[in-house]
Amino acid sequence: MSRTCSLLGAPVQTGASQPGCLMGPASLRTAGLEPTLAELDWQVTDLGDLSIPALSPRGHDNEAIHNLAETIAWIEVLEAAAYDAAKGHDLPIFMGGDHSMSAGTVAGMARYAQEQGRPLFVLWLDAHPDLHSLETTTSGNLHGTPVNYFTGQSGNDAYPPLATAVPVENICMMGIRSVDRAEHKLISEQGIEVHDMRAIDETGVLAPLKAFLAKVKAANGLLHVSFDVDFLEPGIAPAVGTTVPGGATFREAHLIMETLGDSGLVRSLDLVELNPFLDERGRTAKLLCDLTASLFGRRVLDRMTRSF
Ligand code: 4U7
Ligand code: MN
Ligand code: MN
Ligand code: MN
Repeated sequence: MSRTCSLLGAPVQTGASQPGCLMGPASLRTAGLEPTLAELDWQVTDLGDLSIPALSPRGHDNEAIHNLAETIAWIEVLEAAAYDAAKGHDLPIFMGGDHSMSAGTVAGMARYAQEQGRPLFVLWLDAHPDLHSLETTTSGNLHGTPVNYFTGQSGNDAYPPLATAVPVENICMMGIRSVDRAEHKLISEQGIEVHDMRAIDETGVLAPLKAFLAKVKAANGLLHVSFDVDFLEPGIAPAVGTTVPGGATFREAHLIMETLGDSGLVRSLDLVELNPFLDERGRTAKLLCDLTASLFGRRVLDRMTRSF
């Protein structure tokens, strides 16, 4: 019997400084995400796009913050939708939308995992650790805050109360190459597992990834993967508002997704920060579809089991 996957669009762009992520789900659909996964023998259900009502502005002591009311509304709607999607499907995909949405998707997945009596683990593929609280963000762009929120740190009182926090020990970050002072402090104080690009240059992606997967497996955990487009080298993935040079290469990214697919441990996936307004002839959207296909089992060849 084929496994089930759902696609859920979250046209969120209020967490980013540049508009355009609103079109992310439409671009992934146009690039053929559904037929790509159906071809790999997954039973795919497109659940459409979520929405929030128009809201009046909400202030905060940190005056840099903008779109707080919208972000709160998206977190609430996504938390519930992610929980439901996990109940109904083997591997839900949350199509963004800027990364503020992961405050909701990860919170919903954490509540689901807890109900199953299993721990949630998060693989964070990003140029940024997104570890700002509502108090420490200086840009006020709330796509820089989801990890701080879903790990249950202090300083997020204006965000919805969190049912289940993800322990920082259950997080692994890869691709990091832009870290603000407050984020740096949190990483060192709490010992968060961060493989920055220098570490990836030194070890490659496979060793740290396999070690993390072994940890997930040993704990009988569920794994959520959050894929920010800016994890990738901007030259191969231009459709993102927050490009940082020196990102993951085409093969590093595919190897991660292939290895994740082989592990069978991935329970949910965010595809975030795609800004189609900045894309070149759909190439970033197509690359995201192909990377997702690698996670869902597309292989060039079967692996040789014999050695010669
Ligand atoms: B993304 C930043 F200052 N840290 O807070 C900030 F560098 O979801 C960037 O990873 C946040 O793209 C990037 O604005 C958020 C900045
Ligand atoms: Mn991010
Ligand atoms: Mn980023
Ligand atoms: Mn970004």
